[in-house]
Amino acid sequence: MSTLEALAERLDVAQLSRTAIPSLGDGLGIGDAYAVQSAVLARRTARGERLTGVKLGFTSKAKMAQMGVSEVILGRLTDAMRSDDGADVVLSRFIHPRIEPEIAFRLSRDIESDDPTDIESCVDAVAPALEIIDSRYRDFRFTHVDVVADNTSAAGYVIGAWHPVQDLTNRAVRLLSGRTELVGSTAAILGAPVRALHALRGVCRDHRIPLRAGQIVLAGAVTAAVPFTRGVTTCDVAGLGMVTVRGV
Ligand code: OOG
Ligand code: MG
Repeated sequence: MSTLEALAERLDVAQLSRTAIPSLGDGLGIGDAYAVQSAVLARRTARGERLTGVKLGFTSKAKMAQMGVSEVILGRLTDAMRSDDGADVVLSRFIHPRIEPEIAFRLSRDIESDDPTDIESCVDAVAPALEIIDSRYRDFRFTHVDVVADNTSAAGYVIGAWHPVQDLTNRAVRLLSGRTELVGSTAAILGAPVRALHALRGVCRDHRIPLRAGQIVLAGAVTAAVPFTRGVTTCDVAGLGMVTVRGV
């Protein structure tokens, strides 16, 4: 087993056993980190999971400040991470889950990593979304390279009703979770969520990641993440409506 595969196994076992691990440490480059991420996903797809999309991280200042990482990162989503709008999600699946408000885009066609087509023309719907993140590292403490290897803390997601493509540049976003309420604007996402799509193309090109028709793209959280605990959490995006999930 190569070193990168051994690191992927460590992260995969951490997730399966709900046991946090220490940072992977120095010596790993960003290309290696994406290779570890791919190896983690290969283990998951070998167990029958199917890729359903990608997610971006650290596209907002709120998230960069919360986690101390300031470069846009990409992770992969699978069907095992998806829950229906309004569904119960069992908290014991996770190590120390957090939840955050997101915007989702849906892709209308395949985009190879070197495809020159404007990605904006490949989106056929938008929706409000919630992302559940669950770092496999102790105390959510990681470097840029660590978090990429760990599939950018991806653990769950919920998509609300799909809407026709529209300008989402400056929409109010509200995250309600128990007594916590966080308010933000979609402008927090690189100035406008559509810029997240362009950032995505850059990462896909650099790391040769193809996108497929029907896959979704999470643009990155608008506000900081909050602990995902028992009870209902709602994300409300002006003009797109609400999406909810219940921790049980
Ligand atoms: C990494 C994931 C970041 C986002 O929306 O910015 C992310 C983390 O915060 O653990 O999903
Ligand atoms: Mg996120």
